Parts: sequence; structure tokens; C-alpha cells
Amino acid sequence: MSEQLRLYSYWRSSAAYRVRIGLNLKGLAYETSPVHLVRDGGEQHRPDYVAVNPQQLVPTLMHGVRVIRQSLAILEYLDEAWPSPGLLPMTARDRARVRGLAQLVASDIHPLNNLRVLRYFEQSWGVPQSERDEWTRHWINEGFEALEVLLESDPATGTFCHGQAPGLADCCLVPQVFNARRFEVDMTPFPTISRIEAACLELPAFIDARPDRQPDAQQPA
Ligand SMILES: N[C@@H](CCC(=O)N[C@@H](CS)C(=O)NCC(=O)O)C(=O)O
Repeated sequence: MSEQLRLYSYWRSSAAYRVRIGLNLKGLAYETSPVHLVRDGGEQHRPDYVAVNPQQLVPTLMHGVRVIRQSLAILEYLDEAWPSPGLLPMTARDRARVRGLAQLVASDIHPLNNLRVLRYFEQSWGVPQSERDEWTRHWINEGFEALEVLLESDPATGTFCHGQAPGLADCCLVPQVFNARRFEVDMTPFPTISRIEAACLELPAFIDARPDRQPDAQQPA
């Protein structure tokens, strides 16, 4: 497992942010290869990156010569390759709960608000910025309403999404709250989500993964 880890990342990508948290929680050193999603029409569309990730999305993780795509698959790969500390709990039932929380964010909230979706609205249909922002807020709110209930009502929720140690669901929650704040979602109706985010952001693994701490952090082009 001594081969180099390299993460194709963009500082504001919430999917890449998930993986940065996971790498940090595992204490794994990695190199960052920035892929600017905005500059020059988006470096994710450059042939050299398309060869690595035909979906033209970040993140992509290189482990030696292995290429791993999709943030949740990358996080589970890290967890299998470096089991301690675990990102998933011990029992099948608990693992299903944590994966369910993670997928609520990664599969059902985030894709609706992705850059390419918002760009399509703008370029194909001329949807103005204010309405695109409203769309984003709508889907974050709807997802967070369910997530708040699931977290608040379940005794398995602890300081973190599941128990007293951060894991896969927290890797997804914190970047999604970052996006919510960026789009000025009112977080007042989501006290449990906000409490867990605050607990995570006290930990170096989460602090070091923050967008503004990344080598490519800057104002968008
Ligand atoms: N399901 C993918 C989603 C990846 C994704 O959507 N990445 C965004 C950034 S958060 C991206 O690269 N967007 C580029 C674009 O929309 O052109 C994953 O979890 O890795």
C-alpha cells in the first residue's frame, strides 16, 4: 500500500471535499492535482483529464497506477485498504444506516445542484442566476429536511452522524453544508445537521480539508 496517492480535486468541489476528509481521517499523505472546473470552460473537459475520468467530473484518486472514480467508491476503497480508523461501523445494519445517510446527500441532493446542471439551465434555457440559486436552495432544503429527521430521531446519532466517531456520512454532510452556506440556505431549521457540522469542524481532518485550505483555493475565474 506504499504507492503514492494523488487526488484530482477542485477546491470548491464538494465531492472532492468528501475524499479529502476521508484521506485526512485515515492520516494518508497525498498529492493534489488541481482541475479548475471553471477556467477556460473547465479543465475537466481537457483531453488529458478525460482520459483519466471519462465522466469529466472530480474527484479521481490515483493510487500508484490504479484509478478510482466516484467519491463514495473512493472512500470505501480507502476504508478497505486502510481499515483503521473505520469510516463504516461494525454491523451490517449500522453500515446500511451510514451508507443511507451518505447517499441521501451524495446521490439525491448533490447531483441536482452540480455545475453541469446549473450550466445547462443557463446555456440551454437562459435561466437567470437568481432562479438557478433558488433551484439549488430548494433541493438542499428538501434533502436536509429528511436528513434532519433521520439524524434527530435516531438514538444511533451521536456527536457525529453515527456514534462518537466521524465516518462516511460525516464526510458527505460537511461539504454539503458548505454548499448550503454558499447558496445562503437558512440553516436554522436544521439544528442537528448544524451541530454535527460544528463538531466535525473542530477536528484537524475536517479543518485541513476545507476548500479555503486547498493549494488551488482562489476566487473562481
Ligand atoms: N458522483 C460523483 C459526482 C462528482 C461531481 O459531480 N463532481 C463535480 C464537482 S462537486 C464536478 O466535477 N463537476 C464538473 C461539472 O459539472 O462540469 C462523485 O461522487 O464523485
